[in-house]
Amino acid sequence: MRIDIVTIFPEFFSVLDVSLLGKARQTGLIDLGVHDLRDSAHDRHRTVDDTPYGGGAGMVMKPEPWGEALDGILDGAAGAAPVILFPSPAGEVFTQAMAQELSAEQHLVFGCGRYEGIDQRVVDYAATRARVRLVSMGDYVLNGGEVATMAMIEAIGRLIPGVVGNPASLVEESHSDGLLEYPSYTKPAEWRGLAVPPVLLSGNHGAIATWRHEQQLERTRRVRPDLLPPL
Ligand code: 6GU
Repeated sequence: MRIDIVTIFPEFFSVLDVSLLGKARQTGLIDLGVHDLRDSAHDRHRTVDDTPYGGGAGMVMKPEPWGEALDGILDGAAGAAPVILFPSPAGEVFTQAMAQELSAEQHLVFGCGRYEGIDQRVVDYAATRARVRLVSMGDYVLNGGEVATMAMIEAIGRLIPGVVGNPASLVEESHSDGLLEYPSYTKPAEWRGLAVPPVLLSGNHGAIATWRHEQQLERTRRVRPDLLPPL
C-alpha cells in the first residue's frame, strides 16, 4: 500500500520508522511519503494560513499550498484514484470496519489540517480527483490531524496481510466481532493473592470459549452498551 501524508509537521511521523509498521516499510508492504505543506508555500515566510472570511477566532489553512501539494501526489499516482482522508472533528467517526475497508486500498492520502481547519474548497477540489472522506477520532478536540493520522495508519496498517506476523491474533481482539475482548492471563497462576480464573486452567476448551464469550458480553454491557444491538 502507498501512503502519502501532507502536514506542516513532517517530523511527527518519524516514529513510523519503528515497530511493526517500520518493519512493514522495510519489507515493502507499506510505501510511505511524508510531504511538508510549507514546501508548497512560496512566499518568503512560507505562509500556510490566513484569517477566516466572515470573521471569527483562529486561522484557516490557505487553499493554494494544499492544491499544489495534492496535485503533486495525485499527478504522480499510478492506478486507481486514491482515497484522501482529512482528519477532522467534523468527520464521520473512524471505526474498525472503516480500517478494514481502507486496508484493501492501493493508495491512501492523509491531509493533516491545523488551526481552525482547511479552506473548504480544498476538500471540494480533492473530491473531483479522488474519493474523499472526513474522519474523526471521536468526540473531543485535537490540535491537528497528525495524531489522528498516526492512529489511523496504525489501525489500517496492521490489517494489511503480512504486517502482523500471526493473522490469528487479529481475530480475537476488541471490535473484530463487534464486542470488546475478553480479559487475558498468563503465568503465574497466582500473583499477589490474585488467582487466574480456574476455568482457564481446566483444559476444557468448550467451557473456556463459553466463559470468554460471557466476559465479552459482560464487559461490553458495562462499558460500551452502545455496541450491543437494541433489546
Ligand atoms: Cl481527526 N482532528 C482533530 N483536530 N480533532 C479531533 C479529531 C480529528 N478527532 C477527534 N478530534
